[in-house]
Amino acid sequence: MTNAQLSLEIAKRHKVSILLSRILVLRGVKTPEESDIWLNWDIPCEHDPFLMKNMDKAIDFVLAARERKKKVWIYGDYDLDGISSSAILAGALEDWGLVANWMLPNRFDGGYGLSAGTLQKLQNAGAEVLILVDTGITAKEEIKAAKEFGMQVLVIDHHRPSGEGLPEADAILDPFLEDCEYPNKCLCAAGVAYKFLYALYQKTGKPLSDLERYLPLVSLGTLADIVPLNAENLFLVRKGMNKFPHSDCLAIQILYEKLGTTEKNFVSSNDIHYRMAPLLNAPGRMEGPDISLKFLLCKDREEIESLYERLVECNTKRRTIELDIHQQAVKRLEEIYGNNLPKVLIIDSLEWSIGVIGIVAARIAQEYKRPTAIISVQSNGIAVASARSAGSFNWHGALFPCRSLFLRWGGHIKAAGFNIPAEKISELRTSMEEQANIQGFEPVMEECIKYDLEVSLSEINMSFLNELKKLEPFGNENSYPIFLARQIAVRSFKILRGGHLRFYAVQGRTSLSAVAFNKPHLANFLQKGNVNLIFEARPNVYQGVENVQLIVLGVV
Ligand SMILES: [Mn+2]
Repeated sequence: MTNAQLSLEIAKRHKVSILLSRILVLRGVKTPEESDIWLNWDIPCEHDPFLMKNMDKAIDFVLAARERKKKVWIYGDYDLDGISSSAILAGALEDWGLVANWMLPNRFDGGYGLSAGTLQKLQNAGAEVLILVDTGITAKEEIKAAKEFGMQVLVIDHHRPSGEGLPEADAILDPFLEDCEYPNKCLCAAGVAYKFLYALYQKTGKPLSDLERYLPLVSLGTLADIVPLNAENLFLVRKGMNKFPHSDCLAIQILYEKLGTTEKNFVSSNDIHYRMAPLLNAPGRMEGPDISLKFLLCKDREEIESLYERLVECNTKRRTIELDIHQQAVKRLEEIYGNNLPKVLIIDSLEWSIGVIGIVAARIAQEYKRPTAIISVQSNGIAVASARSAGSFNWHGALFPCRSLFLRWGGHIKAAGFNIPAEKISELRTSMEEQANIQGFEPVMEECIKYDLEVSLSEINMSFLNELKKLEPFGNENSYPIFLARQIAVRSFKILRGGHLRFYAVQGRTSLSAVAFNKPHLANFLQKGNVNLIFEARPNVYQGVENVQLIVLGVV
């Protein structure tokens, strides 16, 4: 079957437009049947949780804790996956009859993971049983210390083991364990916690429907952690998205009421990515993540309203500080490098808020098309850095050969974090430039924008945008489609404040409203008319009417 025939078959099978079925073929659908799991959200796609190594052991662990009435503490992480997974565990274990306390790490006090100070706090609080979630798989020393304090430890994690031996916990659940047969290696921590509770409920005869109220939290963790949206992750996120409009969890009700924007009875991945996740991550960036977890677990209407207000305050503050540090960083960049930008930007200053340096690094990396590290030098002379990549640059690969420079470090290809003595920053600049050369990295200012499909504007209408929702959630490995349309006439062209451009894109008898955010350099091309546009199509509500709006990404 050719791709054209396949698209036609899929379109007929599901009564959708050819454009939608062409997108599915691009997503790797090979037969008409394979399109079913994309378009029919009810087809179950869940693996047996007992395929996960140590599942029975983990269940016995909490059964024993419940029976012996142990003092149980859940310890998570300060990002949304760490917070959501803690909330799912605390909530669903309590429903099951095991009341657990919780504690989260704080960026401003010890940072990621289980520090000696935290362990002491847990010991003082009388913790006998520790459930580590979204952390723990590499915490060999810390878990050894916890065991020496007489605590029992369960690890529920989704990160890769270090390769230098596992911690001596009583049980470890992690899809990346050697000989773990669980097929989905891309679960986030909230996903692993959910699978664990599913197995626990199943084995102890508690109705699985009782777990459904926690599914929206799985959606939050999965989308916020940007794990690949494979079949099971799609299925879990979709179940969670469907639950938002009628959840009996107070926090989810409030998130839905206040932030489920686009329309009734539907929460989009955009709502989660751009509204809910930043709000719930804000306290962790400003003071500490506890408010967010309290909010997610709160059962009191009055109290939750005030917790929500605090989330909003933190988020407003976060936005202001982020803008401010961004401006300062751009100025500092000019101070350090003048007009002669290196391949890797290392921008340091005294005491920038470490909660937002990661977001600022991401913005500058994108604006300057260069890998960027934003460094905040603390009063004790230790510099805390957050780094984001651009193009092909590999941060993990660049930091590893220089690891003797760092007090602690960790990261992936696209993002990394490290602590370094302030006096080593200039040495770091030289080393990173060397690493960029070794990697053969060159900044490309005019990146060519990749598009998925060439379309004619007449195919882009509200009925297509409604169909497109069937491919939700969009995210890692299921990106929102980008289109190319050729020979577009430009009408009613306007330059708005802030360098945004607005016009009507006209092709034949179709005319669609279009906007280019922050792209003043496109004004010349657009004013000439007859352009080839690369764009996303999004629904836009204006004066109560929903219409298509093209978000212009480039002109070719
Ligand atoms: Mn995580």
